[in-house]
Amino acid sequence: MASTVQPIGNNTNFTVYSPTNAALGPRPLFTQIGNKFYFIETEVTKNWHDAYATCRQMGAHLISFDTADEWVQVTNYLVKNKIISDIWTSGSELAIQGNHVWFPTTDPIALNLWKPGEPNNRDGVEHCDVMTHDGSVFTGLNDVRCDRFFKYICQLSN
Ligand SMILES: [Ca+2]
Repeated sequence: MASTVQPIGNNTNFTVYSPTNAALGPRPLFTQIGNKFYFIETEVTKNWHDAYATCRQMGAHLISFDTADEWVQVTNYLVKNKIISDIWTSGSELAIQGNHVWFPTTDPIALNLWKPGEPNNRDGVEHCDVMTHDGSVFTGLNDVRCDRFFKYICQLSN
């Protein structure tokens, strides 16, 4: 899907307009970090499914990490902007338990981004993946209950 984006500079906020449905008006602000564009929800918390649906309504998806560089760039941006919180990613094992994948690609979470000891599927009910932190830096991915409420990041499809 082609989308018209008009960056006005690195790491600055800008507005993405829908090229296919002008009636929708300006989309939420997406921020360029590296070579991707993200909507970072810093106030409203949602459960994983609701966060996923919200990203879809923006024409985006919950964030996935394809490279270690992306993890570094995004987490550096978050720390620099004092956004240090558990944050939903698109990762889950909802399709096949024990097999954490990114949505919607179903690519396995192959990078070693897990916080040490995770994913642990504690009590057998942790199936959705957040970026987690120690209060000052992000420490990796953690599987948690999908019905918990967290902030989230949407990523525009390439
Ligand atoms: Ca866990």
